[in-house]
Amino acid sequence: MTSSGHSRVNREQAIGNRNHMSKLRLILGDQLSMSIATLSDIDKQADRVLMVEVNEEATYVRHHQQKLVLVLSAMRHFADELKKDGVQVDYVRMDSDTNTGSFSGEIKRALQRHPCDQLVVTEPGEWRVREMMQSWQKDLDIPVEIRDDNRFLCSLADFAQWAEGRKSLRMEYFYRTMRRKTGWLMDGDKPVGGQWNYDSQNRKSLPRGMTYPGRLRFETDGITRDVIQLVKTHFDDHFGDIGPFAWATTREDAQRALDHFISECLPDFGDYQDAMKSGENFLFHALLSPYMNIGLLDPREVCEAALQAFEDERAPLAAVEGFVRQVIGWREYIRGFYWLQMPGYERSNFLAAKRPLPDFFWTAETDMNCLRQTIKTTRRHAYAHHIQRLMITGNFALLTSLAPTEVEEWYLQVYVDAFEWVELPNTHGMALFADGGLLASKPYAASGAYINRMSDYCSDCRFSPGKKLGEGACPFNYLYWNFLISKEKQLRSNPRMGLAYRNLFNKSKAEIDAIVQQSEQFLETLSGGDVKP
Ligand code: FAD
Ligand code: DLZ
Ligand code: SF4
Repeated sequence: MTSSGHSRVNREQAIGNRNHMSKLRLILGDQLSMSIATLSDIDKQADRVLMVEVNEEATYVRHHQQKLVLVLSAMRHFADELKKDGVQVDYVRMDSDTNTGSFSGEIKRALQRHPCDQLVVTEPGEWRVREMMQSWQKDLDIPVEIRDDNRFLCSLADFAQWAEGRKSLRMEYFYRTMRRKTGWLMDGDKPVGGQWNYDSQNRKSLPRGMTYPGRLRFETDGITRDVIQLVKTHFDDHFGDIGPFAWATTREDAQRALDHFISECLPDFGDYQDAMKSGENFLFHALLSPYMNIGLLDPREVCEAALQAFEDERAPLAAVEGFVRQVIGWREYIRGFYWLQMPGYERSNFLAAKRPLPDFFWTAETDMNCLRQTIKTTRRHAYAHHIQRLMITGNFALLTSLAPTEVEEWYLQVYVDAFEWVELPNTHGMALFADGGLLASKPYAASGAYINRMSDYCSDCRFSPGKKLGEGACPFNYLYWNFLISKEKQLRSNPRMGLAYRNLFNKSKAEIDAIVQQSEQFLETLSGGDVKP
């Protein structure tokens, strides 16, 4: 008899001695919500919740140290909450001697401790883990129920139905469907205020003398201190500063972060959404993505808090619409898109980009101040806001043809909110245009002029954004044109690139030659592969 045959007989004998059906309910580190589908019908007497800290999840990419602290500390706090609620929790710590280091190994061991009739899980956030889940029924010889993730407003089935038969999957149309579905900011069938989207009002630069609310910082308690020690002991070679650790690790504190955002940041969120400033890395951004992504906050309550601020006239329509669009538009769209395109989405490489990731993505040692600032805040806080991710590091990766797989691994590694369902489409599709336009209608390519307009980085940079070529010219300037030249075959027929190509073709041959030459010289200076934390 096989070992799985033995375990089935043991389990059947053990089950035979009990009257009730019992279920093992697995909660993953990004499913820390009391209302998660896995728990909806829990029988607190008969069932057990399993939570496992496993090395495989900490190292499948070498996450930023603060992300490890956030997830593991939030898991421990959540397990305590469940126990207080009378739930029987089996919690396996990372440093337990018998820990096998993987989900599959730990479920197998748990089934030996608690023979059960069924394993219940909620669908995960990554294809990799979904495949694991699908193997458990056979490998562990137990019926497995995989439930829809009820934290999202749009189920995967509904997204697939929305996408069915459409020539292009643009976020804006999906967003309108979501507005109609939720009824949020709707006046019957019309958008409140007459417009669906107030983005055109949301591109202001920061006025002089403006003050910023700053982020809300949370004290580290004993649980978080223990986890910080654990991460220092086992993962101190991972990228990023472990402190100052200021993220919330409980639902209560995450709700405080939400309140802070609504009262202090939301009114200005829209206006300055695209702005960047040296030394001010949070501006009016929400800093709520990690909490929504790991389950401490529900996207519905986040949007409802913003809508309430609009009702109470504490925040203007353009800001509230802009914020709600990010959450029920972009966030839900990105997730539906990921599952629609997987597996294999990450394998496309439309622009044939293959340059290795430069070492300064890890060290921040570059003379380009915008990149230096963005990478430094990434290292220090495991956070950079959307425009830094898209228009600084993302834009640079696009213009210099960095290999998508390397760039994607970097983004998955360095941000506290990074899970593949949200990181991959944003990086592969939005930032790198590696999917050839499935997600974005054109590449987000920009020269130094854009960065200069939206930030104060250039005033403290060795390069000049006004200079197009020659000594001291901003590299984004010539790299932008070089990108258009080198990717002409792939991009010229894109209707949204028409103006850019017309401008390029107005340039003289001598100028084009000089652009190509200076770009090649610059690209030769990019060394990669020596540093890999
Ligand atoms: P805010 O700017 O205050 O926005 C409010 C909320 O809107 C966010 O909390 C987030 O939940 C949602 N949101 C806004 N834009 C997006 C978007 N494009 N996709 C999904 N949700 C969005 N977001 C992640 O959560 N995880 C990632 O791994 C991630 N990787 C990214 C990689 C690249 C290259 C780019 C360009 C964007 C990435 N984003 C990712 C999207 C976005 O940058 C972050 O959601 C945002 O910066 C989080 O900070 P915040 O909470 O202060 O957001
Ligand atoms: C990110 C992460 C880390 C670092 N560690 C764990 C862990 O030890 N146990 C766990 O259940 N989940 C962890 N996670 C979150 C998982 O990686 C996440 O659930 C999957 O990537 C699916 O989204
Ligand atoms: Fe960045 Fe160019 Fe401005 Fe320097 S001059 S900060 S490299 S955009």
